[in-house]
Amino acid sequence: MAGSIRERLVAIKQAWAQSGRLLTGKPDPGHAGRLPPGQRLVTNWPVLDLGIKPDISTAEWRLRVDGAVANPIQWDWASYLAQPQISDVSDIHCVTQWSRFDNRWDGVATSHLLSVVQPLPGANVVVLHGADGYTTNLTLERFAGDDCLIAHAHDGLPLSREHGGPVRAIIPRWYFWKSAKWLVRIELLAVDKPGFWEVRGYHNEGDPWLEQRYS
Ligand SMILES: Nc1nc2c(c(=O)[nH]1)N[C@H]1C(S)=C(S)[C@@H](COP(=O)(O)O)O[C@H]1N2
Ligand SMILES: [Mo]
Repeated sequence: MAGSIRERLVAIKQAWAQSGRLLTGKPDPGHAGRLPPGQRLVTNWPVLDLGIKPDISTAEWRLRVDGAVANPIQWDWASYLAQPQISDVSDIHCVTQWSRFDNRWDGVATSHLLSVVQPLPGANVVVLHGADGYTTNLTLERFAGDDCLIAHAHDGLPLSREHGGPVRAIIPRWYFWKSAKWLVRIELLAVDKPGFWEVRGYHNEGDPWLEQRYS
């Protein structure tokens, strides 16, 4: 059942990539507007996943950070919460067209996490892994952005299961598919490794202002 829903959903989104759906041909690199080209504002918060919503308690949740790092770590809930916490407000832009303004996220800054694990000199790619088997790749430079975090709360409330709780990544400057939900592993690499949507026609980067929807 979950399998067939997933296949249908994946086939639809792959077809969008092939047909270049939603491309306006009018990039807005200077951010003249607040809404990137081809996007439409919503005030609700849609849920997107692959038909699976892992149910992970904070007691069983672990975050592993490994690969091209000097100091691989595994945080449990208590060690994650013991890290310095930050708060950041940002806009969400999903490649399926919706944008949601002013989301407040609480959690651990990716820059802090990187200072703990210490990337090796050759590391330049990060792969985020969700407990549902989802992956997405981005450059270490983008991941290290001062607006990026490993979040456990949204608008002051614990992140719900459907939105990726207990913990998800938040990468505000890319389309939202780069913000992996149910985050359980962060892998640093020297050589790029395209993720779930990136191997299915979606852009390797994903700047909404440049309409980097598809590859
Ligand atoms: N683990 C995991 N993370 C994921 C996804 C997913 O299917 N699995 N979908 C991505 C996509 S395509 C989007 S648009 C956002 C949706 O997040 P939301 O459901 O909180 O709106 O999560 C992203 N992160
Ligand atoms: Mo998405």
